Formats: sequence, structure tokens, C-alpha cells
Amino acid sequence: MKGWTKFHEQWSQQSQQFSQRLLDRHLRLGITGLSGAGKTAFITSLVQQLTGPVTEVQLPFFSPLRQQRYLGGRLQAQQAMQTPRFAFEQNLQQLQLGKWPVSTTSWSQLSLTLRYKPVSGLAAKFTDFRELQLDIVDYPGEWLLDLPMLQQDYQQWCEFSWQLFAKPHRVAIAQAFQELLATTDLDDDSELHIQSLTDRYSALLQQFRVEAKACLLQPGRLLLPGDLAGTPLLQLFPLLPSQLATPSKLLLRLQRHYQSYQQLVVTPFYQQYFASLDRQVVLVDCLSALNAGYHVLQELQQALMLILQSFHYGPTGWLQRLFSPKISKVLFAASKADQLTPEQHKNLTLLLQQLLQQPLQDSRFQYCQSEAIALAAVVTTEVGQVRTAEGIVPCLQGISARNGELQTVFPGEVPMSMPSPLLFEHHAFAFPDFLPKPLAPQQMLPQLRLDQALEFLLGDKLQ
Ligand SMILES: Nc1nc2c(ncn2[C@@H]2O[C@H](COP(=O)(O)OP(=O)(O)O)[C@@H](O)[C@H]2O)c(=O)[nH]1
Ligand SMILES: [Mg+2]
Repeated sequence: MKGWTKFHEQWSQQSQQFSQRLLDRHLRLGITGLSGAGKTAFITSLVQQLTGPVTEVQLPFFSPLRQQRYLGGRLQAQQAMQTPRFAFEQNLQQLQLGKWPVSTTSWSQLSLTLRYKPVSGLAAKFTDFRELQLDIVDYPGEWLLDLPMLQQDYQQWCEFSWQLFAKPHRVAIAQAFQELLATTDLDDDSELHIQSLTDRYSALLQQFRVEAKACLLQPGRLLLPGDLAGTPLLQLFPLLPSQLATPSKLLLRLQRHYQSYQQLVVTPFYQQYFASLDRQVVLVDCLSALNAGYHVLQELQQALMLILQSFHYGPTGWLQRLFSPKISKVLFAASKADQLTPEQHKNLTLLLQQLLQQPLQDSRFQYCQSEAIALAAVVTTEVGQVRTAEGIVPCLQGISARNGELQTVFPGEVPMSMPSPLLFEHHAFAFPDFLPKPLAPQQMLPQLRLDQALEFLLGDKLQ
């Protein structure tokens, strides 16, 4: 009996390895990032690079291409019917017309088949080419910040939320809602009452986002409901910490809604999107955060920490089993590097590393290979020089997103480490937004370091 068990164990181990090798032909890439980090632009540009005519593609650091082994990629025509398809063609068209793609309101996926010649060995001798299936998923960044809610109960979430609302960049905005809650009847759990408070809270979240440039906004579905619009699941807002100690009808209702939100919204989102990811890109827009000031930069760091922690701990054990051994590489990328002159790119990478230093300690990412780079999915600027009283300084030229006119600017320097509050008192960062340059339909989007990103993410899988 013992021998049989042993044999059975060995056999199942071997068959597991075998199926793993088969799975090697299939890679699921997750593009993660808060809303506005640049995910949609990144996916569109990446897919164009991978599927464009091999002769046109400019990716010197992508070894399969450099070694002339990359034969090209194509979009898979047959995709599961129930899976929404990433609007690659529409997004690309927008970019080629000189506009940014519209912002994402739901999740979608795209599958590509990449064809390449094996590098050496038996496979190279006996096969003309091999194929790798690459699945890429896009989703609204707003939903990402729901993940940390799995680690809290309703009470903890309320405490956490009101701590956040007390921060200097938020406190004044939150005041009216705080006063409203303080005078509300906690024993009125009527539909009308809960809905009107929810509406006020969701308006507050929008105000936080627009006026304070806040990024840590929960629950994400109140900002972007997707297919959940109008469901009772979305009747959710944080009561004041002082209202949590004594049971009330409203408290009970909100606790129930919170639990349902965790079970019926966040956990399925987690399973659907993050289960079976092999590689991950985490895009971070450091420059907008610098523009918005010290507290927003701090909030960005806090949001990243919460997200990375959720990957590590997950809601329950099954998640750790699913994820820990699976994601083998994570690329942390500071997006929109084309908003800087080239000599600032190094600082941007260093700042990103600093921002992540705290979140990365004690996170599961230390167990897999990671790299930090500064990149631009779509380069919108040209680099030049201007002569000033101080000598020759580098500058950028691009189409201003503010007025659509050609603009020449020196965007300024990026601090290479977490700047102090004091720095923001004396200095306002103002990295400008540009529009993409219009292109002819066949032209490739200009990009920066997508080849390094691809080499890190796919190079070893296309050997
Ligand atoms: N300069 C520059 N801006 C970018 C780039 N990628 C995105 N953006 C800007 O960031 C905004 C949000 O990008 P998007 O891809 O929709 O972000 P998502 O919300 O993470 O999907 C765009 O509308 C652009 O204004 C880039 O590579 N360079
Ligand atoms: Mg998007």
C-alpha cells in the first residue's frame, strides 16, 4: 500500500510538471494600476508593438526581435463569447488621431498568439516555430482599491475611512458629510434614507477625486458601478467612528451591505481577474502625484502598500495557494516618462523605488523577480535644448493637453527620493500633460522602454 502511495505521488507529480510545461505555452499578464496610471494606453501600445509588422517594430532590447527570432503576433479572432474584448482597434485609432482613449468603465480581455523560432536545442532543430498565447486583461483602476476592503470588517473600514478624511487635503471637503451623519437618525433604515446618504457619499468621493486629487477612494464601485448600478449592494458609506459603538438599525444594515459587497463584488473580482496571473505590471503615475502635492504623494504610497498587501495576504488561504507560487515576475513601471527630459528618467525610477520600498517590505513580491523602470506607452514629446542665461538646458516640445497648441517647456526636475513636506512649501511641481501626436493609420506609436518591459516580462518565455 505504501509503495502504491509513493508511486501515485511520483506519478501525479510528474503529470503535474508535464501539464505545467504545456501551460508554458500560455501566459496571463496582469496590468495593474490605479485609475489614470496609464493601463489602457500601455496595453494598446504593447499590443501594437507585438502585432505590428516585424520590420517596423523598434524594440532593440527585446531579444527575440533583436535575434531575428520573433516572427510576429496576431490577435486571436476566437475569444470566449462571454468575455468582453479589449477595444484595441478603437483605442489605437484614438491615439493615432491624437487623442487619448476614453477611460475604462469595465473589464475586458485580449488574447494574442506570438510566434517565434526557438533559440537552440532540440526544439530549434525540429520545429520551424513555436507559439505562445498571451492573455492581457484591462479593468478600471477604481476597483483595485476594493481589494484591501477584504481585510477589514465594516467597523474597521469606517475607522480607516474617517482617518483618511481627516488628512489636510481632505478634511474641509469631508466636513459637510460629517455634519450630515452626525445629525442623522440612526434608527431610520428606510430605503430612501440609505439611498440619499449613499448618494451624498458617492458625490463626496467624486469631490475628493476632483478637488483633492485623492486616489484612495472606496468602495470603487460607487465611483464606477459597472453592471452593478442601481443594486442594493452599492448602498454603502462609512458611519462616523462614534456611531459604531451602539447598535442601531442603520449600523446593522450597513454591516450587512458591507459583507455582501465583500462576498458578491470584491471576491469574485479578485478570482476573475487575479486568479492564474503569471506575470504582472504595476503602473504608477508618480508625476501626477507630485503635481498634486505632498499629501497626495503620501496617499499614493499608502494605496500601493494596501494593494500589494492584498496580493500577499488575500482574503483567505486559497488565495495564497493560488498566487504565491504563481506570479514569477513583477514589473513596477513609472508611467508617462515622456513628460520629462531624459536626464530625469533615472530620478523617476529612483523615486518609484523609494515609494515602493515600504510596501515591498513584507510583501510577497520579495519572493519573485521584480524590476523598476520608467517608461512611456505613448511618447508625446520631442526633446530639444534651449539657451538660457544659465546656459543650455534640455526642454520638451509637445501638444499641450490644455489648449491643443504646440508648447515648449522645461518640465522640471524629479526628486530622487520621497520629498519632504517642506519641499512642497517652496516648490510646486508642474509636469505638463500632452496629447499624442497624430499619426498615419499604419504608423507605430512612439514609445519609450517598452522593449525593456517586454524583455523582462516575456523574453524568457520566448526562448
Ligand atoms: N504623456 C503621457 N501620458 C500618458 C501616457 N499614458 C497615459 N497617459 C495619460 O494618462 C491618462 C490615463 O491613461 P489611461 O491609459 O486611460 O489610464 P488607466 O486609467 O490606467 O487605464 C491618459 O488620458 C493620458 O492623459 C503616456 O505614455 N504618456
Ligand atoms: Mg483604463
